[in-house]
Amino acid sequence: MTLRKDFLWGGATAANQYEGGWNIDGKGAGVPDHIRGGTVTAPRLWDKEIDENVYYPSHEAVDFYHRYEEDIDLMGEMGFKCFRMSINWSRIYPTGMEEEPNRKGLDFYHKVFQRCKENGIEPLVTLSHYELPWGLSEKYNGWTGREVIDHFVRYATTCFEEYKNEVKYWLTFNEINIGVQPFGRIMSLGMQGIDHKPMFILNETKEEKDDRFTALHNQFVASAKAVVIGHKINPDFKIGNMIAGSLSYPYTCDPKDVKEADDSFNMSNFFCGDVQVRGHYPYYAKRYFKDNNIDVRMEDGDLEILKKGTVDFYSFSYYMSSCVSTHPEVNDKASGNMFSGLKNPYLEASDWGWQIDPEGLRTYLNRVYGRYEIPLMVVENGLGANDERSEDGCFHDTYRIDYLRKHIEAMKEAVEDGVDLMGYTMWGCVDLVSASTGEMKKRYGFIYVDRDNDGNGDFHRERKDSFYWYKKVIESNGEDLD
Ligand code: BGP
Repeated sequence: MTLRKDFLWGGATAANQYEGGWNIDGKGAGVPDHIRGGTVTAPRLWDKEIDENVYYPSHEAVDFYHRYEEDIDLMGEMGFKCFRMSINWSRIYPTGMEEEPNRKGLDFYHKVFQRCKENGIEPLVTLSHYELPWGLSEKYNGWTGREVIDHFVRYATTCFEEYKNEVKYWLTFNEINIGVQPFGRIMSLGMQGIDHKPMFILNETKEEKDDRFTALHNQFVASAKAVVIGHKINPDFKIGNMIAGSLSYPYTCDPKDVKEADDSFNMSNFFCGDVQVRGHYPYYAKRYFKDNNIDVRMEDGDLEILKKGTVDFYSFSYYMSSCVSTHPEVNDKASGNMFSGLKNPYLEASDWGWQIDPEGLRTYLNRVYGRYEIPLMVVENGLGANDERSEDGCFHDTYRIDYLRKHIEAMKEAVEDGVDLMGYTMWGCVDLVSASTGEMKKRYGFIYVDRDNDGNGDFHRERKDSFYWYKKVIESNGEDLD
C-alpha cells in the first residue's frame, strides 16, 4: 500500500462559510459577516455597518450550527478519519476583547467534537480561517494593531485548554500567505483602510503596504506564540501552518521567465513557510522589502519568538496552477484562488476558470518536502462546479470524481517519490459558501445542500455520486480509485 495506514482521509470546511448562526448564542460579528455575496463578474463588497436589507452569505451559510449531527454522521458514513473545521473566533470572544470566553460558544464545539468521536473522526481545527472578530478589525485596523497578538493568544490558549483532550491536530492561520498580496487586506488581515468597499484591493500607498506587512508579521508572532503555548498545554499536540499553494510555471524557457517563476514561488509560498517552519525570515525577504520600499515594524524579541514557535507539520491548499512571464505580449490571464497568473495552453480549466493541474500537486509536494523535510498535509483540494440535478433526480458529479482521482494519483506518486504525507482533506466536503465570490452555485461537496446564491432553499442534504466513490477510496486507503 502506498499511503500510510493511519492516513488522515477526510474533508475540510471553515466556520464562516459553513456554520451560519452568525449572531446567536452570544456570537459577535466577524469580518466575513460584513461581506456581501458576489459573482466572478461582480466582486464581493464589504460594509462597515451591516445592512438589514442586504444578503450576507455567512449569516446562515449552510446551517452547520443546527445540522452538525447529520453532517458529521454523513462524514462517518463515508468513513472519514479526519474533519478539518475552524473555530469561529467571535463565537468564543464576541468582539475579540472580552476577558472571559462565551460559554455557549465553547459548548457548541464540545458537541461537535463529541459527535466526531462517536464517528471515529479526528478533528483538525483551524484557529483563524479569515475569521477576525469585527471588533478587533474596527479598533486596531485588524492585524496592523500589535494588540491583536495578545487577543489571539488569549483566544488560542482558551481553545487549547478547553479542548486539550478532544483535539490533537491544530492549524494556526488559514492561508497566511494571502497577506503577502494586497487582496489579503480585509479577508485575511482584517484591515479596513480608507477605501473600504471592495473585498479585493489591488493598489496601495507605501503606508498601506508597510501596514500590511506589519500585520502579517504580527500574525507570524501570534502563530509562533500559540505554538509554544499549545505544546506546553499538551505536548502531544501537532500544530501546523497553512499555506495557499500557489504554483507558477515560466511561460517560456527565457531565463528571465524562469527567474520570474522562482521569485514568485519564493514570495508566494516559501516566504511564509520559511518563517513558520524554519523560524526566521528568509534571506531574499530583505531584497524584496528593499526593492518594494517596505518597512516592517517589528519589536525586540519578535525574532526570538519566531525561532521558538516553529510548526510540527506543513499544510496547504492546492487547486490549480498558472504561468508567469516577463514578455508583455503574453497576457492571457487565468483566474484563480486569490493568486492569478497567465493561462497555460496545456491545461484545461474549471467552470470558474481555475486551471486543473494534478501533476502540479506532485511537483508542489516534492518542492516543499525537499525544502523542509517535515510531514505535509493537503488540507484543501477540490473542484468548484455548478452541479445540476439529473433527470433521475440525482447528482452525477463524474467531473468531480475525475478531478479528485487525478489529484489523489498525483499525491500517491509524490509519496512514492519519498514525500512524508499525513493526510488529505477535500475542500467543501459539504457544499458551502465560496470564499472568493460568496456564491453557493460554486459547489465542491460530496454532499449537496439545498441553498442558492440568493439565500433560497431549505438546507436539506443529499448524497452525490462522489459520496459513494470517496467512501470506496477511503475504505481501500486510496488503492481503489475507479
Ligand atoms: C481557499 C480558502 C477556502 C476556500 C477555497 C476555495 O483559498 O481557504 O476558504 O473557500 O479556497 O475557494 P472558493 O471558495 O473561492 O472557491
